Amino acid sequence: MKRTALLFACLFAFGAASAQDDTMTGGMMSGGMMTGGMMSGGSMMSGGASMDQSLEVTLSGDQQVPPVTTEGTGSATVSLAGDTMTVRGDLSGLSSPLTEVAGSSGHVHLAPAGENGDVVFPLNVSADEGGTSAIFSLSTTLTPEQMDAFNAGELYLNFHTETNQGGELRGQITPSL
Ligand SMILES: [Cu+2]
Repeated sequence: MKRTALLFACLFAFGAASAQDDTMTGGMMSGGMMTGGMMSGGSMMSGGASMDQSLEVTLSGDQQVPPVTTEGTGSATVSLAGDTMTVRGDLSGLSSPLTEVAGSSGHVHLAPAGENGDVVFPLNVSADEGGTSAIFSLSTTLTPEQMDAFNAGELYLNFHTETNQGGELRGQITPSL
């Protein structure tokens, strides 16, 4: 009974808040979007050194060094707006579950194609129950050095699995310049 009352109270409070602050809720939502727009707008202005772009990155085992044979596939959209890099993508069909290496099962690494390099950023990886498919994302600011690496095609996405701890899928971020 108490629980029901509490639930009602919550619902009422929620309902009241949304009814009362209808304009505010709307305002907050568009405010959020506007903030995003303003942020990328600001970065675009301050960035200046590089052209904003959006790239499609294909993940595969044969980009690994040495190459990995896997049924796993994936892709990502990598965008650069000013000095803000945004990564969004998915992968599936891994040979074994994703496993965390250095705090995440997926990272942005620094090295040209054909070479292995250090982790630059961990990716936010959300795996399914079996761990063999996932979605991932990242939004981060690049230093001038990292911008240079981006423009030189020396950043790559890498995903680590139990049977391929050194990486099962790799996708070189290659600017179309
Ligand atoms: Cu990694």
